Amino acid sequence: MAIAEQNGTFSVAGDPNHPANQGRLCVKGSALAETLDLDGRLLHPQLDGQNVGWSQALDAVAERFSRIIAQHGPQAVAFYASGQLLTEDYYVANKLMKGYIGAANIDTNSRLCMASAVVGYKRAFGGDAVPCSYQDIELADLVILCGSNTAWAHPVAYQRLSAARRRRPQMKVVVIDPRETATCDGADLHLPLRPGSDAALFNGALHWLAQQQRLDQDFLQRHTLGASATLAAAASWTPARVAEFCGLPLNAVMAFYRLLAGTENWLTLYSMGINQSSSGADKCNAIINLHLAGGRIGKPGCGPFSITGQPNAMGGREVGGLANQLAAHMGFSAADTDRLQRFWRSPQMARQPGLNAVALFRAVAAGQVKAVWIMGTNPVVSLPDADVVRQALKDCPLVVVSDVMAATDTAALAHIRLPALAWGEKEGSVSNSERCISRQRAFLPAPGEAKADWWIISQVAARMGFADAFAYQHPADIFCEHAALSGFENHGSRAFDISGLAAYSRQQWYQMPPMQWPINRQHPQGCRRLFADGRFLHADGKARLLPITPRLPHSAPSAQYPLVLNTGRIRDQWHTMTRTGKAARLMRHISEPFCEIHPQDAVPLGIDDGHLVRLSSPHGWMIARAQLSAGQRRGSLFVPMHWNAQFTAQGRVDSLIPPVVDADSGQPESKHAPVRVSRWHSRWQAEIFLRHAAAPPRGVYWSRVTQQSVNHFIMAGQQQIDDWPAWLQQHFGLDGLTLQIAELAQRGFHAIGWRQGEVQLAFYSRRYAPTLDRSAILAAFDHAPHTGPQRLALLGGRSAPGQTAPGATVCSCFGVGENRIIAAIRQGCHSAATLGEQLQCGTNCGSCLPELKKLIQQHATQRVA
Ligand SMILES: Nc1nc2c(c(=O)[nH]1)N[C@H]1C(S)=C(S)[C@@H](COP(=O)(O)OP(=O)(O)OC[C@H]3O[C@@H](n4cnc5c(=O)[nH]c(N)nc54)[C@H](O)[C@@H]3O)O[C@H]1N2
Ligand SMILES: Nc1nc2c(c(=O)[nH]1)N[C@H]1C(S)=C(S)[C@@H](COP(=O)(O)OP(=O)(O)OC[C@H]3O[C@@H](n4cnc5c(=O)[nH]c(N)nc54)[C@H](O)[C@@H]3O)O[C@H]1N2
Ligand SMILES: [Mo]
Repeated sequence: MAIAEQNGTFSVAGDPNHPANQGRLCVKGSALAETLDLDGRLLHPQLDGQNVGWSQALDAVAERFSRIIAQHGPQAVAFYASGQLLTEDYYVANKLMKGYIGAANIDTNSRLCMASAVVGYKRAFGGDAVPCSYQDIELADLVILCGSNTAWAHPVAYQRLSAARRRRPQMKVVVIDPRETATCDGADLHLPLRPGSDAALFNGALHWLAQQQRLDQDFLQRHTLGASATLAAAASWTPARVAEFCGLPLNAVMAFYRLLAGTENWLTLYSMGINQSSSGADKCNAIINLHLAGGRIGKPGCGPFSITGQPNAMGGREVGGLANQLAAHMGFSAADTDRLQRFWRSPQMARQPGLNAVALFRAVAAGQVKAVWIMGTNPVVSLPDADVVRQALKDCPLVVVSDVMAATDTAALAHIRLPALAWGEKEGSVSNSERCISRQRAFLPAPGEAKADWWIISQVAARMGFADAFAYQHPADIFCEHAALSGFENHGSRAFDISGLAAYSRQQWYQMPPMQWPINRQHPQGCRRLFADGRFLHADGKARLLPITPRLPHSAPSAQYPLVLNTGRIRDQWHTMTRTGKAARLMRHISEPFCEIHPQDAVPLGIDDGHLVRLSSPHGWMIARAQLSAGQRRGSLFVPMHWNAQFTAQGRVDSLIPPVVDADSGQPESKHAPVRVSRWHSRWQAEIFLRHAAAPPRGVYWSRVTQQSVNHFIMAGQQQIDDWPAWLQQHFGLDGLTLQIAELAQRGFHAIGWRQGEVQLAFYSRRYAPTLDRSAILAAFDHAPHTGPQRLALLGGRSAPGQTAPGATVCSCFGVGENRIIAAIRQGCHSAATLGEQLQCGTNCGSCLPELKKLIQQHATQRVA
C-alpha cells in the first residue's frame, strides 16, 4: 500500500492485514516509490513516431487491424499480452480476440512462465487448480524447493519459511537446483543435480517409497487412476540409477528419500527450474505423482505448489490468457465454445487453439501474421531466439505496443504506441499463486494521457464495430461479467468459480477483501485448500498419475558448444528492467550483466574473475563479466535474464536461447542452451560519470549503471585509443570544461572535467577494469572537493583521505554497504540479528540475509577471551 508523505511524494509499505504477505515487501516493492516518477514514461499516444490524440490513435489501430482481417482473415492478426495486466484488462483482450475477431491468436508472456505447470495440473487433476495455500509453508514438515531460487525471486514467501523454521526447528528444507543459490543457505540438503534431470529424481522417490511400503495405498485406490502404470514406469529408477542420471552422490539421493519417508507433511514449491524445460510438463507430473502416491495433497502443509512469478499470472489463467484455452477454465471442446459464444453473444467464436508465444512470433517472421498488438511485455528481450523476434517485428506490417515506458526494446519497433496506466495509477484485481484475488488500488493521478489497458482495448473493440459488447464504463463492470461467466453452466465442473462475486456493486468491488477461489454458494468466503475431500476435477472425480519417462534437455552440449547456459533472476531486478532499472539503489547490488562460471571450467579458458567474456550459441551472442563461483555446477554457466539494449551494448541473453519448447505446454527451454564462452579481449576498460545526458559510443562494450542524478557507464574497447581527450570530446563533449588529467602507467588515463567549480565529468580508463570508489566519485558531483588532496583523490577514483567507502550495497532496502557491514562484524556483530539491530540491514525484505551470513562467516574472527 502507498503512504502519502507530507512533501507530496509517496512511500510504499506492505499491508499488514494482507494474508499473503502479512505486511512484508520484497526490495523491489520497497523501492517502488523510486520508480514512480515520470522519467521515461510514455505519456502520449504515438502514431508513426508522432504524438497524436487518443481518437486518432485508436482509429488507426482499429482501421489497420480491420483492414488486415478483411484482406487476410482473422488468423492474420494476433495479440501478445501479459501476466502483468490486471484481470479486467486481460479479460477484455481475450474476449475481443477469441469472441469477436474470431481467432485464438492471443498468447502471453505467461507461456514463458507457467504453461508447463498448467498442463501438469490439468493432466493430474482435470483442471488448472493449485491445491495449496501460502499457509502450507508454515505447516509443512518437509519443504522441497525445486527449481526455485525462492530467497531471491519470492523473498516474502521465503521469509515466511525462515520464520516458520525458527518456530519449528524440526522442519526440513531440501533445495533441488543445479547451482548453489542464496536459497540453499540454511537448507538441510542441497541436491545440485544435472540440469533437466529432475523427473528421474522424483520417479526414483516414487519407486523407493513403494518398495519401503510408504505409499498411501488407500488414497491411491480411492482417489486416483494410473498408479500401477506409473509405478511400473518408475520401477527401473533405482537410487543408484538416479544418482548416475542426475549426477548426484548416492548418499545425497538417499538422504532425500529418507527425509520423504521420515516426515509427515511434504510441500513441494516448484518454479522456473521445472517449468522452463523441454520436458517441463512431465517434470510437473513427476512431482504431482509423488504427492498423490504419498497421499500428501489436500491436507494442511502438503501439496505440489507451483509458484508463479508475475503479479497476475494466475489471473491470466482464469480469463483464458493462453492461446489453447478459453475464459473461465474452458477449452476448445464444442460444448465449451458454444457455451462461451452464447454467454458473450459473440458473432464469430474462435473454434481452434491459436498460436502460442514462440509459434506466434515465428508466424510473424514468416509473414503469416501481419499485425500484432503487444501489451505489457517486452518480447524482444524475453522470448527465446530474441534476435529473430526483433527482426520479425521490424518486418511486420503493423506492430502496436501498449506500455508504460516510452523506450523499451520492443516499443522501439512499434508503429503505434499506446500509453498505459501503471501500478499505483490503475484500479483492478489480480490473483496470486494460491488463488487469492486481491484488489489493486490507484493512489496516483493518471500521468499525461495514459489510460487503463481495459479502456484502450474496449475503445479499439468499439471502433472495430463491437461497441455493445465492450461498453464497459468501469473495471468493476468487467469483473462482474468475468465472475458471472465463471459460474455460467458450471455445476462444479470447472474449478474456477467466483460466481459469488458476480452481483458485486462498484462499492463492494472497491472494498473487496483478499479471497481465495472458488468463491460460490458452497464457499462464500473462498476456499483455502482444494481437494480436501479427495475429489478431483476429472469427470470421475479421480486424479491421474502419469507414467513419466525422464528426458534430458533437447539440445546436448557438443564439442563446439560445450557448456550449458542456465538463466534466471537476480535479487534486485525485475524481468527486462524497464522499471526496476530506474532505481539507483536496486542497481547497486549488481550493476552489470554477469556470467557465473565454475573456476575449474574458467581456468583452462584463461578466464579470471572480472574478465569480460563473450558467450555464443548458434542463435546469437552476448558480452558479460565473468564471475567465478564454486557454487556453479561444472559445465554450466548462469547469466541473468534482465539486461536489455537500453542498459548494455550486447547483453540480451535470450538472443542465445534456442526456440525449443515443451511439446505439451509450448513453454520454452529458457534454462538450457548449449553455448561456448571465451574471453572478450579488450585494450582498455573505463568508467565515465557525467552530469549531462549522453549516449554510449558505438563499437565498444558498455553498461549503463543507474545513478540518482549522474549518468554512469562502464565501458571497454578493443581499439587502442591514443588521444583520450579527443575521444572524450568526440563521444561525450568537453566544450567549456576545464580538464584535470592524470596519465598513468600502461596507457591509463583519468580526467575530471570542471566548470565553475563543479565537477561535470569524471573518467577513468585503465588496461583492466579500474577499481574505483564509486560512491566517493558520485558524492563529488554533489559537493565538489576543494582541497588539493581531495581533488587528487577524486582524480584517482578514491575516497578522500580519512573516509571509508561504503562498498557494494548488500542491503538494498536500507542502502547498507558491504564495508560498513564488515566493519560491524569485526566489532563483534556475529549474527544477522545483531547486524540488523545496529545497521538495520536485513530487517525488511530479508533477501540479503544469506549474503549477511556469508559475510559473517568470512569476517567474524574468534574473539580471544
Ligand atoms: N528478483 C526478482 N524476483 C522475481 C522476478 C524477477 O524478475 N526478479 N520475476 C518473477 C517471475 S515472473 C517468476 S516466473 C519467478 C521465477 O522465480 P524462480 O523460478 O525462482 O527464478 P529463476 O531464477 O528463473 O529460476 C530458478 C532456479 O531454477 C534453477 N534451474 C535451472 N535449471 C534447472 C533444472 O534443470 N532443475 C532444477 N531443479 N532447477 C533448475 C536455476 O539455477 C535457478 O536458480 O520470479 C518472480 N520473482
Ligand atoms: N532466458 C530467460 N528468458 C526468460 C525467463 C528466464 O528465466 N530466462 N523468464 C521468462 C518469464 S518467467 C517471464 S514472466 C518473462 C517476463 O518477460 P517480459 O514480460 O517481457 O518482462 P517485463 O520486463 O516484465 O515486461 C513488462 C512490460 O510491460 C510494461 N508494463 C508494466 N506495467 C504495465 C501496465 O500496467 N500496462 C502495460 N500495457 N504495460 C505495462 C513494462 O514497462 C515492460 O515493458 O520473461 C521470460 N523470459
Ligand atoms: Mo515469470
